[in-house]
Amino acid sequence: MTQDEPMFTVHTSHLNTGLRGVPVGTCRTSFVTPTEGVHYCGYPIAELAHYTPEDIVYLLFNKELPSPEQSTQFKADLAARGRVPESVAAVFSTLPKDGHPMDWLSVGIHTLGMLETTGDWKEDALNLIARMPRMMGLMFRIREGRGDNIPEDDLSANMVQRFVRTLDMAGVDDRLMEKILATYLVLNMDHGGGNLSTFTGKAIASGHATVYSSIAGAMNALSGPLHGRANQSCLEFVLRIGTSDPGEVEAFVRGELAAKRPVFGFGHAVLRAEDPRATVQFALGEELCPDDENFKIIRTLREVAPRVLSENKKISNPNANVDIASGALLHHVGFKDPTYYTTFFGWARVAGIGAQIIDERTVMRAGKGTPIYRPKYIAEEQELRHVD
Ligand code: NMX
Ligand code: MLT
Repeated sequence: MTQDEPMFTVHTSHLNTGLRGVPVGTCRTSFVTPTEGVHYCGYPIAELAHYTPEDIVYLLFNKELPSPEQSTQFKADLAARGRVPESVAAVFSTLPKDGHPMDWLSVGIHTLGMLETTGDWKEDALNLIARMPRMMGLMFRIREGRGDNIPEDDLSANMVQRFVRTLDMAGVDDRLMEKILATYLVLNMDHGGGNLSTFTGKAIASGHATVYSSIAGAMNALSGPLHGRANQSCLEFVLRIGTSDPGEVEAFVRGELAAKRPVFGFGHAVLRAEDPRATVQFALGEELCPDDENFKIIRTLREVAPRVLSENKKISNPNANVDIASGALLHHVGFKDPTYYTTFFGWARVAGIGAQIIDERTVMRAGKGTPIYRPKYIAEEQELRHVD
């Protein structure tokens, strides 16, 4: 393709469609195809699902999977950055306990930014990634009123273990929780350049706001129910269904559509097949908790909903998306309150959004960086007039 060859023709029908399909830039960390889903630096996501989160952060930042030595060194580098300042817990203890966990997460990231910004894009992004597990653990505990006797942060542990050990929940299987969380993080770290939260984070960074402000803004974008918060809504939906009987599940889905409510866990802006991230999580559920009541419900939903949704021709993709299975798995390992689920999505995305911000700020346009975002809007119903 030459510099002058048109890539895309904009028609009036493209206006007010949320930039759907309009090319706006390049992305070096991941791409999404309608049938194979997301690929990180060229690798299909299904082939990466069993890597550690640390190795996938390395991939997104360096565009290559690490060698065993690079992996060990990178884990040590993250551990050295992991310490969270005491005052983060103090700020959390002032927040409204019924505030949504995504708002707490955004405040937590902002707080770290106020305390620790260096101004170096890569340093700040890596520091934030390294501090997320402890900050997430503190956030869960303090919001739930368990702010006392928090175990020390063991920086020699991996990121998921640091979170699980900070949580220190009674009556759960830590190893199972770590497995589900590690896979969840890997699957959700990045999803192309144009998803709402990533786009928002890069747009904020294009005005040279800090990495922390940019990613806190991205978290706010992720908190909407049509985007990241769909994983919360999806489990709430499953709990409301309450049965894996196919006839009752079908009646429920039809009722939601008749009431003009979304059928959570289905559909996607780009994908046109079942999301491979859902396929991986279904396989994990079949292996780890096939008889879990919620898992049985989503197994039925996966059969029933695509058939019902495909009766409506305007729905471009009636298949399961990433959010269908994650809630059932998180619930099974002990996270019974779905309002926390999007914070796991946010934790994962900090890596992809951070890596994309670094690329846009320090690599694109031969290192000059992408200029401040400024798309064009066409005036509507605004005849020129003057005050008499
Ligand atoms: N349930 C009900 N209606 C749907 C669904 C669904 N699952 N999927 C699409 N539609 C509707 C959509 O609202 C739109 O209606 P209208 O023309 O009245 O605005 C129409 O079908 C065409 O939408 P699409 O072009 O197929 O999809 P779009 O790109 O606009 O939206 C989602 C994509 C993901 C927002 C949409 O499929 C949806 O609302 N799904 C349910 C919520 C969900 O599971 N979200 C998680 C997505 C993953 N993520 O992290 O972002
Ligand atoms: C996703 O993970 O599916 C996204 O963030 C949503 C998108 O790609 O638009």
